[in-house]
Amino acid sequence: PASTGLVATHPLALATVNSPPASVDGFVREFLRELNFGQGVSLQGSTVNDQYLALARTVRHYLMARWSETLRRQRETQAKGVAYLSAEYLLGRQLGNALLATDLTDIVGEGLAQCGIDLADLRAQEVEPGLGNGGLGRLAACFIDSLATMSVPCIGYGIRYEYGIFRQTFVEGRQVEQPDSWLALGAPWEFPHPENARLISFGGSVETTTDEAGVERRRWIPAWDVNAVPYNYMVPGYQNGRVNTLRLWRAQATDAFDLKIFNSGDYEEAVRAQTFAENISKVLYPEDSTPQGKELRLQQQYFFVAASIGDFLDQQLPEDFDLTKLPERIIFQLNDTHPVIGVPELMRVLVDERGLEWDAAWAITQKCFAYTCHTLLPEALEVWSVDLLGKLLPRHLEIIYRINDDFLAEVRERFGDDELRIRRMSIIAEHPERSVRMAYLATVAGSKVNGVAALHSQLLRDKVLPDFDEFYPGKFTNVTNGITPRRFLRLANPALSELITDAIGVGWLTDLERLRGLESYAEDEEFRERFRDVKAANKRRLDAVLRERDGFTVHDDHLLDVMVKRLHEYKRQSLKLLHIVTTYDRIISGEVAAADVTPRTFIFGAKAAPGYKMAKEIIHLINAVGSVVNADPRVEDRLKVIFPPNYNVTLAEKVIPAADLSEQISLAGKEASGTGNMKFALNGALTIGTDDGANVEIRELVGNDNFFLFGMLEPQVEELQTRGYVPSSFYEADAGLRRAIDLISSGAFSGGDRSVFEPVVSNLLYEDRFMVLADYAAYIEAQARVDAAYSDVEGWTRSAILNVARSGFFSSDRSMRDYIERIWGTPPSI
Ligand code: OAK
Repeated sequence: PASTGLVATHPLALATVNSPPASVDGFVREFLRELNFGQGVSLQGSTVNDQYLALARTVRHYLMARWSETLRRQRETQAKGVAYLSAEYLLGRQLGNALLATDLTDIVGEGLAQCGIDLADLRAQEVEPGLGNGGLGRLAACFIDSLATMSVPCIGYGIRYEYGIFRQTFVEGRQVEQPDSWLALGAPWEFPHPENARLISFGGSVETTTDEAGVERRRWIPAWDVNAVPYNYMVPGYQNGRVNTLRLWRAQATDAFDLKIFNSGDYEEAVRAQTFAENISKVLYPEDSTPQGKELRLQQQYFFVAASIGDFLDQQLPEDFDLTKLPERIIFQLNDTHPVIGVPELMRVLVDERGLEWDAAWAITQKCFAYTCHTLLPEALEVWSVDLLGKLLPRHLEIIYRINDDFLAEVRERFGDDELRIRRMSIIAEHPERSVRMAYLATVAGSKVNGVAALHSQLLRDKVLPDFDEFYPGKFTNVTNGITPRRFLRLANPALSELITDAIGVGWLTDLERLRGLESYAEDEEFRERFRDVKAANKRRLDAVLRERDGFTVHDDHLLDVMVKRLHEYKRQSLKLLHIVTTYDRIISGEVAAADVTPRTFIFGAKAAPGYKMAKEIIHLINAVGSVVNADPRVEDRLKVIFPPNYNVTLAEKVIPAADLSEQISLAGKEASGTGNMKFALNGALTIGTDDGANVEIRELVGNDNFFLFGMLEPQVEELQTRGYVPSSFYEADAGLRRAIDLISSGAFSGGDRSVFEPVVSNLLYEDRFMVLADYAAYIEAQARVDAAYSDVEGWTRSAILNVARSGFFSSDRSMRDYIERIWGTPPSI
């Protein structure tokens, strides 16, 4: 931004930003000033929300000088950076992380105590920004944390949804969605900059014009536009003086848009038009991995990507910047296909607006993008109908056609007129509807394409994009996902963090491989006891949270068996359910005495996409089984099924540290990576899991003895599919399975009404797309191994400690190093 030309003479005005003193007194002064002059209340007259808002703003003050300095340095050095383009950021609460980054937790705790305030109460007041669905959005949040901590220049770009992922409630066991009004009580972490709004255009037509040099050029004449207003968020590195930026865009109606209609005297229409424009950033689509091809979603995608690319080119580069050098300055990382419309957008800007020749522009574009794929499910691969895309973005469709023509010409050159291959590889699909395959566009345009775990990257090359792998040797690579240890170990599990530091000293939080130093402590009896004490304390902490939140209890002498993730058939929550029903059936049928059953509490956390019928039926069934099992005196309280509604990052931070057993039971070949699996292992839970996603790497690292593997391997799944899978044959062949399914269909969990869960039962018996019944027996057998292992208290603890010690690889810091090395080539700047 241009300097205002201020000439300051006051000594305080000479610093870029004046940091408040990092002392208890300094903090209290600053906090009360915010309370009095920011919130306009006295301490005595303040509400908890006033106090929370004042505290958040006060903590912000401590980050401000670092932010300003980071921005200044970036402008000065023009070092190569990353622009992470993601439609989702599932950030979680900000306060604790900001306190950790500034090392102010103790000072603030003490200062607030002097004001009669408990820091924990203020932390609990924060509503997390749930601007994501699940894995993909949370990964983006972990990555920007790591980049800031590693001092890598990065700007995250996304959408400031007014409503994030819906708040889940249960009514008679069924999911009911409520709007997520995360902004209602104030948004102290954001910095809106309406003066930097950008105009984003849509619709209209394309015409040919002749420029001054007599060259014919295509020109887009849009029909309507909307303002993109940037909201900046700080992304603090961990105690390293760096603060990167997350820039989320909000849609606002343009005056011009209103006025045209306004002047026609149609007031209602003017208001409707404004609402229409502002709808673009109104709400996050709650579908995880199942895009619906809705126009508003394409509007969202283009809206944030065009704003971001425009912002980068116009605001982050010097005015006389030579665009052929763009790849030396930036890489746009595409978080799945949601931002892929950025490819034709950059081409449009370079060719139509900046006057570059097509080939020069394409050479730049191909170096400036890289694409990460996060799925293997065919239904998750985004396509946009040509009709819709052409209507909303006519010039972009033309550009996509040209990219495809050039690309297919290259394919023909290499392989001749192999028409089937051409059809297979075309960015434009002809069937069942003419549409743009966004993953193909990303693959053609991207300098690199990566999957998110070793197995996933392999399957991506072999099964999803084999023709492209053959065509572009060296383009495909893997970067296994990671998680930030700052949030998911240090903040979520302070007790374990302290135990670790006591044992191996500081330093592990930014160099997680140092956890290896804990291996020898697995053999230390006293350490094992302390480790168990930590787990038990975390269970009690969870118990307190869930009691207050939902009225559930968690016994600290139960094995805590946890499955938390989006509800999706491929993730197989119904397999977990069959295990619970089988165990219950064995008790009530008298096959085993309740007293001989390992006491277990099963925790589920899962949101279903509102339109995903089967997922919602399964949620209902979990709640129904819970109600019956929990209340049955024959169970003698040895089994408890609890399903707290509205699982989110905040709850994850309490659940994961308390868990003993981590359920990662997707059908092999379906879960791209998983990241929850890493969080559990890092917090000392053992995994029961299939050979899928990053489970493969977790097992390799923690060792077979410390992981409960079960189920078909991916090639076996393929083979069974080819042979013809008949789920009912497994039902017929396995008495335990039959009893479990019969118990459900008997109405035992639906007050005798056999029709209620009929859709779930029928689906399992006659369709079972994800082979739950085929893996049932292996799963039950693996759970028996879990019971046996858990009865050996010392052995279990040893395994749990080894899980922690060997999970350092799953730090998102390591993921970022891999991206830098294999994809970005960004040197960390100082
Ligand atoms: C969401 C929308 C479209 C495609 C994929 C997703 C998604 O969330 N995928 C998930 O990404 C995570 C992060 O890479 C992985 O750990 C999950 O396995 C994957 O399902």
